[in-house]
Amino acid sequence: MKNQQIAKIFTEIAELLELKEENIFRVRAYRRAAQNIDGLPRDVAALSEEELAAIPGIGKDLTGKIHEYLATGKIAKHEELKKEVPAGVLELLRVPGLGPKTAKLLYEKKKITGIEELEAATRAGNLAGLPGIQKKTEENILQGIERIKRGSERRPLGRVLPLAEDIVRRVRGGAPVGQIAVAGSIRRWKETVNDIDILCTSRQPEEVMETFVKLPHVSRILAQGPTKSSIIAEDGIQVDLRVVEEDSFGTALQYFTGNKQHNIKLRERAVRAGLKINEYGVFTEPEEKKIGGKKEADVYKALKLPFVPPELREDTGEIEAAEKGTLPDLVAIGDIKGDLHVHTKWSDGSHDLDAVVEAARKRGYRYIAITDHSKGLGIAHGLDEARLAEQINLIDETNRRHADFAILKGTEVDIRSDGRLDLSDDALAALDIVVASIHSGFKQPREQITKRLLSAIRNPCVSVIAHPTGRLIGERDAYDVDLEAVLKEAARYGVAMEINAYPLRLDLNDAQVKLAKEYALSFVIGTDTHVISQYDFMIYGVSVARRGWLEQKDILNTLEYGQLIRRLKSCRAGKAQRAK
Ligand code: DGT
Ligand code: CA
Ligand code: ZN
Repeated sequence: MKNQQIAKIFTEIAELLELKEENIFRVRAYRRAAQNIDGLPRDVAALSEEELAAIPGIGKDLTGKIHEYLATGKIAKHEELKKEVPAGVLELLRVPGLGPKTAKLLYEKKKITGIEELEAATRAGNLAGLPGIQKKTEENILQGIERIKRGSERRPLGRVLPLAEDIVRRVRGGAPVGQIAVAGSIRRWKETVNDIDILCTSRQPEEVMETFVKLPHVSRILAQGPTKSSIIAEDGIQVDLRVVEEDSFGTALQYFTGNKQHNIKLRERAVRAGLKINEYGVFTEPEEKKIGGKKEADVYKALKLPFVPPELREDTGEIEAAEKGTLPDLVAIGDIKGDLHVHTKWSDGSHDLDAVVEAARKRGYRYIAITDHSKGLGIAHGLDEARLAEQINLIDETNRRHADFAILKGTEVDIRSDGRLDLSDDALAALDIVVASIHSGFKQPREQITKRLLSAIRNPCVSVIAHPTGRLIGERDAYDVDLEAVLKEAARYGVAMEINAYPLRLDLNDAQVKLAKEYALSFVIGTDTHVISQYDFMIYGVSVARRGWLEQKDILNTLEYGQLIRRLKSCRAGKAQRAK
């Protein structure tokens, strides 16, 4: 589909004409044409002469240029204009609020041909004295550059997903839409996201576009066309909304969900089967008879493959597994029976025991584990042996009041920087579940960190290693650890690995989970809840598990309470046996 490339060239022609201070009507004509082509629900290459001419803003001249591009892959006018202006000058126009006049001035007077040069010159005060440049202009330029830099950064899914869902809700509420869905990396639950891709169907696409560009989130409209618009939301992230035909919705959703590599492989498979699959539908070749498109499943069905869940579409073996019929039966959020990583006011949580229990019961959970911090974590008000004993009494008492719900007595015991645990083995032995984790010494060398984790795994009472790599997305890298050695030892000792569902942790991550599964060990998904609303994070942990190909049987907190307790006990018994 060449629509996007043609639109991009037309936009650049408009910008170049603007830099040359040519007729403003010509400039506008190219911009309008660009938007309309980009928003076209069909491939321009497939349009008849008449249909082309019917696109708003496309006259004889531009029809000719479209043909020229389709035939040669280039547009001569574009090539000519580019020769007249250095490439970096166009880049300057990406700075919000920086127009062609200023860009031209910066190039002619200061030889600035790029955003980095612009930033350096502005900071050095080199722009002072240029006509029309004031203190405020300089501030705006620096702010704009900052925005561009932020815009090119991938954002944590946990920050973007709520925004995407809110946009969907508001578009649905404000305009007549049929189906609407978020596609792209968000639908695949990738841990970081570049932009938000939304698709919908509607009988009144223009109304949908109007509603979209007027949403309160919008800080800037990049493009508004009849069926596609793009905006920049307040925090700098781009959001694209496309309206597609009802009978192409499924194939469009499949296409825009990606990832690109997965799509390419599927399309190659289609060609071998005498089919063509694109965002408009599934077609037989060479007759071009449409045999699917309404439902996403049409794509996989046409290829005689089972449906591949979006979380697996990364071209990491899912198509091959689908062919062989060995796709995993992925764990689902509904399989989760309880949360095994919960903090209360006893350490650094916000609520007392009754409140966290009540909230868990309301969600339909059958159990939770209370895993407050241990004494070494002074800032977190960690529990020593005496307070832990007190908490155990309170839990026993509370458990007696609940027939249909169980509270596991636990701790998140700190693995000290020398590898010893922060609580005595006797204290740990009184608990149902012992979660061990590292909170200090992140900069230690690989051997030392690995040794700390290995000795925690070998402790007679430890049942889970929490957030095993210590990373915080966008804030702190994982510590240097020999993860394979840790996984191997955990498998040998029956210790589970946590998938920490806290959106900035997601630790283990998807690839590590997939690797860990090969060691045949068990997993726990825990939210690390400190405030009861954070129970909602469970879905992020489940998505990591799914992206790591896990099934229900791989995850301990899908078990019923009785089975779970038996598993935890047998882990300890196994360790005791080994110690003999
Ligand atoms: P992101 O935005 O970097 O977080 O990741 P995605 O996967 O959302 O990527 P994006 O937004 O560039 O594109 C959305 C989907 O559209 C992508 O996953 C697959 C599809 N797509 C985009 N460009 C191409 C392409 O050139 N070829 C094919 N086959 N599919 C593409
Ligand atoms: Ca995307
Ligand atoms: Zn915790």
